Amino acid sequence: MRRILHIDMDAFFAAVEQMRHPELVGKPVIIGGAGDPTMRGVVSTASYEARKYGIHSAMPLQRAYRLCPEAIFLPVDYDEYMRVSEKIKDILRSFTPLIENVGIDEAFLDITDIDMEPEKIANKIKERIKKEVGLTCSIGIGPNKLIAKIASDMKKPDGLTIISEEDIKVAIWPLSVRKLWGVGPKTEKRLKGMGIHTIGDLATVPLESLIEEFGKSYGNYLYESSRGVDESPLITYWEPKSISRETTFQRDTDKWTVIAKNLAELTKDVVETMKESGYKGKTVTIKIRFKDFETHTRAKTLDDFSDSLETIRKAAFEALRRLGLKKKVRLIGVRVSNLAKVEH
Ligand code: TTP
Ligand code: MG
Repeated sequence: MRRILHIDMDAFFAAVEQMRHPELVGKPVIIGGAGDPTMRGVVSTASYEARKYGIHSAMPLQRAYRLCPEAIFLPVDYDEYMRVSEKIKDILRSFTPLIENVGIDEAFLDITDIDMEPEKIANKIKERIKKEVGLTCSIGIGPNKLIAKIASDMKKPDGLTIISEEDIKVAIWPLSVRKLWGVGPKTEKRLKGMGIHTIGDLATVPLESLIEEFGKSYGNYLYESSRGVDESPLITYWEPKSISRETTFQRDTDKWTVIAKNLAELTKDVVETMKESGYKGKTVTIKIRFKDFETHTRAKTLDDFSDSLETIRKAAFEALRRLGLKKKVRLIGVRVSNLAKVEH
């Protein structure tokens, strides 16, 4: 039997800010956009103190401000969070190389073959992250990724939840179907329409009915996951399909200088990331969203794989010229895809 551990940092961006500004500890802190709640942008995350006001990720900053005007608003400092994330991943890798990075603050570890009690491994990880990085995390352990991920979410913040094979049903059946990976708001709504609210409700539906309603592969997935069954392996090495950046203007604009300056900056960011992660790319795509949300893309394929700023910027501007700007622009983005690892 496998033993999978899932770790997820608590209020990650906000916790990093509270760590480097200790005067913010215990206060409602909201991270998002440029950190100015009068401007456009959404909440990336909020400290647990701010969550008491109903503030959560993806909420418009202006709404968060109305809910809690005394909160401290800060801009997203992605580079700093990446640095902290790398330190955490280094600690995790010292326990096992069998690790799947899920996001900036999340990972799965296969701890089956580590000769130590799962609870002890989890506590050691927590101790080291607390001591060496200064942050708390929540950990879940189960026989597979599905259960481990559900478990890590059960006692946030600073939680540890272990679900053994025998306890799966008792532990997950009372939960909302939304707790299952891959069940989003749309599926939740459809299930509700069928009278299915909890994972336990879902587990009473015969396989044939699920297949009829949701198709073979998703129907099977729902049937198995409602029983806590998940055979999916850890993906221990991840290749990006593309590297991209985009930005929404504070105000819709048709000023060429503003658009060009932003495109140049975004392209520079993309190329820096490519160089840091050791990739060259062949296809450069730009995306423009006009003020009425009409969205267009144009791609330019290079003759060769490249990580040259000049080449990629030229391609981006050529694509932009071909697209043309007939209305005010709301968002601009650039993506490099068709990536190859640089040989050393
Ligand atoms: P999460 O782990 O979902 O959230 P969290 O760590 O802030 O809080 P929790 O204690 O509930 O785990 O996401 C990790 C980081 O990713 C989060 O700190 C900010 C970022 N993020 C966004 O930028 N936008 C989003 O919509 C979400 C969900 C997260
Ligand atoms: Mg988190």
